[in-house]
Amino acid sequence: MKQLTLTILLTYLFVSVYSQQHSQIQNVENRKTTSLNGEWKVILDQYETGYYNYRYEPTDQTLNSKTNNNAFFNDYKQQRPDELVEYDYDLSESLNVPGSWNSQDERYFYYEGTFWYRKKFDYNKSKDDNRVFVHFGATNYESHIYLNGNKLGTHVGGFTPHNYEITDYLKESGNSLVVKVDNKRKLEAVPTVNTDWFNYGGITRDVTLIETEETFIREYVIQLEKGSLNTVKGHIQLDGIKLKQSIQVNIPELSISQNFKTDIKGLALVDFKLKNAILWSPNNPKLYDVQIVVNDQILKEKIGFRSIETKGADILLNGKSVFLRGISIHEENGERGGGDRAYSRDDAFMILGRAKELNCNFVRLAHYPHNENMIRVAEELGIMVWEEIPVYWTIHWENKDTYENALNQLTNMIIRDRNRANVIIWSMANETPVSEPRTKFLINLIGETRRLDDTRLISAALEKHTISEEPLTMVVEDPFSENVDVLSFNEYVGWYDGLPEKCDRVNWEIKINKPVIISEFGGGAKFGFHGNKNERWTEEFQEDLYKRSVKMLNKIPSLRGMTPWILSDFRSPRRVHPVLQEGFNRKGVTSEKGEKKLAFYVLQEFYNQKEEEFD
Ligand code: GCB
Repeated sequence: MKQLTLTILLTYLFVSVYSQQHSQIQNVENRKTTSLNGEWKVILDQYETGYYNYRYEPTDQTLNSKTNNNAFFNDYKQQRPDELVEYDYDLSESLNVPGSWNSQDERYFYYEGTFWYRKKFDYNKSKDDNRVFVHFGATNYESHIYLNGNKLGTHVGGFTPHNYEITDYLKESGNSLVVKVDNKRKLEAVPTVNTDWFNYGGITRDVTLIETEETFIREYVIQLEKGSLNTVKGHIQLDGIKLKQSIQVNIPELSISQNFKTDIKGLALVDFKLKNAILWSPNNPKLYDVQIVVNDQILKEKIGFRSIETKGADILLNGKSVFLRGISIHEENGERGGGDRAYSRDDAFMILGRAKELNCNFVRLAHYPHNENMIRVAEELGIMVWEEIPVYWTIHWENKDTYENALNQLTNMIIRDRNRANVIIWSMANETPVSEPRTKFLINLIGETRRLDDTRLISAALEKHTISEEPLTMVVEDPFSENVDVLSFNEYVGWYDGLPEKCDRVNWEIKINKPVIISEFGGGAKFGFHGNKNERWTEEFQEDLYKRSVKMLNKIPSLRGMTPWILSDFRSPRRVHPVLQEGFNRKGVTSEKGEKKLAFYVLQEFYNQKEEEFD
């Protein structure tokens, strides 16, 4: 009996401690929300004293977790003079959210570890039986979330949204939301310890309270069916207790009003035809106001309709062959004082504005899911998007947790963005070493991707190989090529592989009948450093490399796009040269502040030509 009680108790504890995050709520910006951005109190906790006791047991999993005044998630305030409490949020310093700690204080620039964040807030629901959720755009990397001492859940991954229901724990005043964020790099994580970007830690995207009715629309897909220019197919998912309901989808501008019924699980399949709709394209990024109505709730959304397919070597947008005039981008905005992760609509306009100036119609958002504003602003501006997850270089292909982690990030990215017309490619990985376990890992990810979204194209940034020196012949030798819709690969001929003149001698042998995108090429230059084109790091060297690269790549008959590396210089701890790099990867065609290097104009001119050829 005692044994049984203990088992029940432990099960209860396990469930309550690990109560996981709530299924993702889509379209946050069009809901009833309250922002929790702004100043948060923080405590730097290098030894994780606020989480582990001296036996190194996580204090949120011990029996006295709620009464343990030294567990930082309890946000306890010393009440009697003789009490021993070794932390105090109120007396601690503040950091701005969203924002990394690294960029806000020089003392934290290189810090990788745990910070505790605490936000106090009051909240009055507009209706008693409404529900409230807290939503994080992203927190890097592992986060534990608590409200008023109650554990809401944990989240792993630095670039995907996570949300938790707080209805039962919420008070009208004096709520304490505590987040433990730890950005220590780990071998088995996704990404692993080894990358070429800065490991910004903290609450790097918006924090938002979402208030919903008891039963509400959590998530939906309203997009053109694969291969069709007028049939909309998708689903709508309700969340709550009254799951069987009537739902309406209205698109007033197209005089569409369609009724659907959800099943006992709250799921309705959506299927209707558009008449005379203007399809979304870079030249006319038309978005329709769509309303999804359940009872008297109206959820608004702007949706574009377009089709994306491949046929032989062509990429067909709305049935017409396109050339993807792209550029790779990291989620960093150095133009906004000091430089930090980009997160806002303003950041997105600044970054994507530069891509527009290059005459881009496409961006590769490397190497992880960027914030939602980037995707939405790109959609408004008529820029197609390649999204990817940080399955980067050499991760642990045979580790089940690593796979689950990658899959979780992929799933969250797809659910968040699968109504965006401009997202045309899901990328599974970047420069991963060919091996059986790796290929199996990626093939499994593809299966899940198609299950979640069978309308978009799938790719991965692969690598090239030299098979003969005389004549110089390069190929992509990777069994995974069979599984992708678009063959993409990175090549650094003229930078990591010989000097720019080498570009003139390369023969590409690409036998597979699929569109080719060059997902990366380029080389470094320090803005303002001028000299001979044979001198590395000068703008002239980079300019020459770009001239030869585009000439070389243009000889590939199936070339249908490119995303050179990269729009702007970005921070990377790998890049330590004290004069030329100063902690930045210098392969940008603009500096981190957006100043244009000579190569910018080479690419711009090439894209102007391509636009004439294809449009
Ligand atoms: C690559 C990686 C990218 C690096 C780049 C470089 O192939 O995909 O993340 O930053 O090369 O600059 O070396």
